[in-house]
Amino acid sequence: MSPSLAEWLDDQPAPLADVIAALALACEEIATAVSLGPLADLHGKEDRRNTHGEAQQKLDVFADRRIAEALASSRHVAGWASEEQELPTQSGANADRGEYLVVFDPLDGSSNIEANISVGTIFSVLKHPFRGTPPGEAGFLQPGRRQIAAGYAVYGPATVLVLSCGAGVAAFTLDPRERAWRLTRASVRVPEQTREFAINASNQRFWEKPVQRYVAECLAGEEGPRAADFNMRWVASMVAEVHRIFSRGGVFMYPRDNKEPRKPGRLRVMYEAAPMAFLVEQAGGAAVTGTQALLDIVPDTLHQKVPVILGSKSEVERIVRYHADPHENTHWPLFKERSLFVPPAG
Ligand code: FDP
Repeated sequence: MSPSLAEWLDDQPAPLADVIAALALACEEIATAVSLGPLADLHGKEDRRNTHGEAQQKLDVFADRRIAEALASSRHVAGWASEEQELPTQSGANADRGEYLVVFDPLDGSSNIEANISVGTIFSVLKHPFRGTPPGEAGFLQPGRRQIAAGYAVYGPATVLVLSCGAGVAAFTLDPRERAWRLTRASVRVPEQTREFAINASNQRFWEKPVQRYVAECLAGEEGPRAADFNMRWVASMVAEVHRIFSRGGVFMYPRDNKEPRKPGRLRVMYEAAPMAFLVEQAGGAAVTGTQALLDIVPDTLHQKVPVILGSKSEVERIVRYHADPHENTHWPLFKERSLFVPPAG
């Protein structure tokens, strides 16, 4: 039988293993609630909005509370920050002695809940830089490269936990019969050969030009400069999207756009971009804003947003080259101005 998560964690430092075990237990309970669908009485909206002004779903609130309770039970966690909460939480008596901080998005892709489409939980473990004092916001504002561990659980047809403690990526599948996570992929790698991309195409008119160019080239198919037909996917659930990339390769993009100029992108650095970038890099892929590695970003605030482009390395590198190309500052439309893409006559 394949090793359990508990056995796999034996190779990690005991305090880190304890934190991850607590997170995994919370994910297991969230998986049960998700799989019960409307029977759990957790469908529908709460009467309040989160710190981003988004209407909270009942499951968002349940997942947030469940993870907070799990983290409070670990004496190694000094505090945590949740996408659903404006401010970080200090963990009672552990705030002064815990060595880790945890950042999490309790239920990513929550607009999908009632449609019975995969959602997930994302988490990131950081060292508490000022151990011995209760953590404040400043302690959390670390670049993604300093993560000690990151992972996500995807609540799909199967519940899968994808995890990295900084030495590759492993995937565990929840066996509900024995209530245990079993190792099902010891070394997850992002497939290099890919002909898939994921982007919310309804935002096309707002995208930055290098992304316009990349997508136009993919859409041009065999007759275009890539000389290959591409496939497009959009689940509107980042966890499900990244999980597909870990199986089939591809690129996921929520790029910089001018829809809301004050917000460069939709996804949050700390809760979404940094942990996913850590996993993708650990699996041999790449993760950038377009001009900068996502893991190098030092967030100014807990809820800062960022453009995200991640997945198969050669495709991400191509998009970075397009960002560096001064011609991409010329205005659209691509097909009229770039000699490469003159459409066929007639
Ligand atoms: P959600 O708000 O439902 O949690 O912010 C995260 C996210 O979902 C991602 O999981 C997803 O990729 C994206 O937002 C969906 O955005 P669109 O609604 O623009 O498709």
